[in-house]
Amino acid sequence: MTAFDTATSHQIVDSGFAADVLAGLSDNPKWISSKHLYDKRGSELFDKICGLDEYYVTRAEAEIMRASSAEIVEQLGGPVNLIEFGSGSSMKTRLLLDHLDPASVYLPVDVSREHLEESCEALAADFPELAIEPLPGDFTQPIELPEWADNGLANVTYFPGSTLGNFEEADAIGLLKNMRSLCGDDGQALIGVDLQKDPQVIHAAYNDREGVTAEFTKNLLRRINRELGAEIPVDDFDYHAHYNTAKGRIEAALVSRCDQRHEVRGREISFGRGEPIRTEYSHKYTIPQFAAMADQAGFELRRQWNDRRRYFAVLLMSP
Ligand code: AVJ
Repeated sequence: MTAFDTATSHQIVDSGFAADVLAGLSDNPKWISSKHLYDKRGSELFDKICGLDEYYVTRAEAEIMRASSAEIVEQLGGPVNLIEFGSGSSMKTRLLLDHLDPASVYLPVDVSREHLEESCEALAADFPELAIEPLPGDFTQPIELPEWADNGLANVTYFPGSTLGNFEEADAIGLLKNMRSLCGDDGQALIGVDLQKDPQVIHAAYNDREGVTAEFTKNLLRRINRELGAEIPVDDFDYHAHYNTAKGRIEAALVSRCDQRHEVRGREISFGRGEPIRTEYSHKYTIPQFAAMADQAGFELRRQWNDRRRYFAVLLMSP
């Protein structure tokens, strides 16, 4: 576990993994949602990625949060309901909580009940005054707050880690709309996004020399073998990650090295030589581009904080 990140965990008892894998591998082109990368092993490998020299993303965001948490919290203007999308245990959140008015309520949303409970226990020990109320649920779906959250405090949603970048534009806007509806008219939204920069820097971040990112992605095949009883030879696939400058995104895939066919849950799946399985998009934004998406969700950008190299942005938006 690195000091600055805990992978967003998407493990639940039934995450629809089998159904998603079968549907995605029967589609043309083949694909599997990046949320399935984060089983226990995948989350460990992601933590390892966060410590790699080439992977600037986590360090850039942590630099911003170390330098600016106090100022960010000041903009929230008093106690709030802080609703976090995804993992609730990361260092970035702790930096924010350090400065948050202790009359605030912290509500982390995560699909993994187990992960939520563990992280809330750890946070409760370090922030004894803060009210912590885990909300088990999927943040890609509309979230309903419990009635008691109608406590007179403004709602502030927090979505760190550039996780929004994994979603294609329409879905990303859908997520921003989820944030918008939680905010009400007096709330705000805080989001961490990765910015466009020298393509070589981005390329290197997803093609590390040690091959940790390749292993992280290939773990998806290992997971299919483990959980769905398949016998796909992992070495017969190569990891490819290409930065598409026109679309401003990393496009990651596992590419079959040969013609091969395998049975997955009773269904025969064939792969042609050179055929990809899309595993991940990671969008990099410009501020005007992001502002246009935010606008479609009913948000206006209010403030921006950057690391010294301007690789990353933490943005505060309000209706
Ligand atoms: C967790 C979505 C922010 O897209 O940079 C890192 C995941 N994938 N290396 C990213 C990831 C390959 C990461 N996010």
